Amino acid sequence: MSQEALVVVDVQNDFCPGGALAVVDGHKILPLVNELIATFDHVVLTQDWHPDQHSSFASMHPGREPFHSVQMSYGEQTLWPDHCIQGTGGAAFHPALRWTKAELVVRKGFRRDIDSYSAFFENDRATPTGLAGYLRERGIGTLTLVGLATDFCVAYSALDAVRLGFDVTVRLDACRAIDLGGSLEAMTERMREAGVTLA
Ligand code: VGL
Ligand code: ZN
Repeated sequence: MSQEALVVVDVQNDFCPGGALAVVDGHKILPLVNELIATFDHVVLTQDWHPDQHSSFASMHPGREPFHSVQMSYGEQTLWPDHCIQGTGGAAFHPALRWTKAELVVRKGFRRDIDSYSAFFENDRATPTGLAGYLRERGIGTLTLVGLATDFCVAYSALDAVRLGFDVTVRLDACRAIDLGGSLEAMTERMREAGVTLA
């Protein structure tokens, strides 16, 4: 039987209340996330990690507002407030996150010209982060995903993981959503259709 890992997505200050791209009640997942970390043999964290002037920041697109979309070379991209800038407090893990047990931290979104919601591929859906190879090489085939935000980084990671052949569960009770224009319902449905177990 393949080994299991918990993937904790983007539990960072900027995605929690008071942060630059705060997810409503984002911090409320922490007790459950910490409990899950304690019970899993293997834990991987992701960290949204943008250089300043990242192309996903609305501030880089004069006249455009955060939460609107633009067309990039790789397709449609939602614009965000400046967030999770490398080395800042906003990019740090939430202080209540018990992250010390994590065996790997995957940083993503570090190329200025391309965003990366998924832990597996950047938003061109083609440039790999290396996480799939890491997991396979270690015999890990079963993943449980938790974190922020349900309808962006968690959902894109889950969809890529099933596409890559992993067995994937998303613990919705340990996630919170941004929910832009019905994105939570749309992405939940896409995950269900793709074969992600929603728990
Ligand atoms: C995320 C928007 C921009 C996420 C990251 O973690 O869901 N969302 N960057
Ligand atoms: Zn980001």
